[in-house]
Amino acid sequence: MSLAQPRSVRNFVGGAFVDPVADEWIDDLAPATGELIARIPASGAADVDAAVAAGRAALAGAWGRTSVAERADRLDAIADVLERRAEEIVAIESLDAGKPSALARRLDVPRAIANFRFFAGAVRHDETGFFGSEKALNYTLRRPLGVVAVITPWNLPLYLLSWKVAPALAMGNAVVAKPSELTPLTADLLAHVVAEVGLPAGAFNVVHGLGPAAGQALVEHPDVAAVSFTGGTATGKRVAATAAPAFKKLSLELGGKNPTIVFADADPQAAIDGACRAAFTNQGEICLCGSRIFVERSAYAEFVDGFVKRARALKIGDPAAADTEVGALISQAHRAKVEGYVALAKQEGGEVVCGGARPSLPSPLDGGAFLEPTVITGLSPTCRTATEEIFGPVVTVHPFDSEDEAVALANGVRYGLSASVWTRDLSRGHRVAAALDTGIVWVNTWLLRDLRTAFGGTKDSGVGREGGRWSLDFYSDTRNVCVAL
Ligand code: TXE
Repeated sequence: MSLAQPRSVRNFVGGAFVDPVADEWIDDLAPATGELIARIPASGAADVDAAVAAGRAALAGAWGRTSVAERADRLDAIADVLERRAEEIVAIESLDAGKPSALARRLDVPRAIANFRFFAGAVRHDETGFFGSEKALNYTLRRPLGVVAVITPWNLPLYLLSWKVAPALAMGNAVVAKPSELTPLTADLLAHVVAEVGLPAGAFNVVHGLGPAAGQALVEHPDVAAVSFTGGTATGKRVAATAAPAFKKLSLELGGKNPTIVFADADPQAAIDGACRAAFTNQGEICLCGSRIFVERSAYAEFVDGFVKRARALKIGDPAAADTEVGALISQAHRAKVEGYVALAKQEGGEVVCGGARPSLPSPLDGGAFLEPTVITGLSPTCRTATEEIFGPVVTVHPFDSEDEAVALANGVRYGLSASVWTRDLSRGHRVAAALDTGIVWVNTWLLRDLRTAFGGTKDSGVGREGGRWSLDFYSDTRNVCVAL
């Protein structure tokens, strides 16, 4: 799993791979071993300036003159190369993020390819409005916004980057991407792919570096017209505070503390399997993970028993191994934060019925940030452990007595991203879905995504929606043209 030689990653600005102006660098470590795998630029305002200028030049030049059909073809060409290099991307993403390679193969990489293909199709088939009357014809033009900043986290690196880059390019913007400093490798690979397919120089740029330096400079830049950010809620607040006074268009996809609600009439095995997937996929490091499980009291004991058995059976270890189901957390620092919540849960009166410890793994995995899937019961649903985002393989399970109580518990947090509801009573499924204060509700499933649908959260989980036509709307300005008859 180790690379003989750490890679040297450079910024991608104006179609060229360049060193950071200040010649400062950051180490990129493999979460599963702690080994150095790359050295990446610690970029600053000067690098961001150059990338934004390259974006503006692209818009004034060849990229600004491309047709919708040409842009869609370029997105398809990017998807073709990603598809050809899929296995290489699986290995890089798994190495850089510590995630099971089986998951990267099943989820991250197919989805990154699909994002480019989907938005190629979406922009080809896009229809804008038309309002006719006896006096005038009104029609809608979509215009690119200009240079768009795309700031992405470490949990689904290429999946989330491509989710933003594909529609931004489809609508004719220039992009400056600032990937997470913890997982820079697939953003670098995407830069190489973009160079290979011959996208006009400056249409897509990558500036690596730390959030408070490179990220902040990008959000502040006066020539950046819009910011699409996915990350933590505290960071999102800072991004909003910087971007809003400059009237930049803003899309924020932030944290979650998502409920999984299991009614007694649910198919017991399907609910256990679904709740387990929602809890522990990607080590619980997905904003959509179901980290608070509410179970109707008459089914509670049987559910906890089955759920714990299922969690104990998950195979934890080498992310590169084909049968690994739980890999490493993103970093030692993040594991310490997650472990802090396990300690807090005990102080709050919880019982750790499964996991909570570091697994013992052979060298070099003993240097990795692993933590066993952890199930905690006996906590008040309003305590800190049960209401704050942990973003790791830790879930709390709570009984409830009525549908109203389940909805109130589910809605009783600052977050409102997603929920999953398990019941055989479809009327109840619809009713609860309507009552939940979240942007996304799954009934009898979890993370079943259709890229045409709206994605995003309410409350502290963010502002705005992306996906399908919502992405086309976000990454463009709407102009109404009125022609008198
Ligand atoms: O993310 P950050 P962190 C949650 C999760 C996690 C917490 C913090 O609970 O424990 O957030 O994670 C860039 N201006 N999620 O600190 O800082 C940063 O470089 C502009 C949920 O790792 O939000 C990175 O590229 N950019 C989440 C990106 O923001 C800034 C996924 C996200 O990093 C910046 C990840 C600044 N001032 C963590 N500061 C989800 N919603 O899926 C940082 N960045």
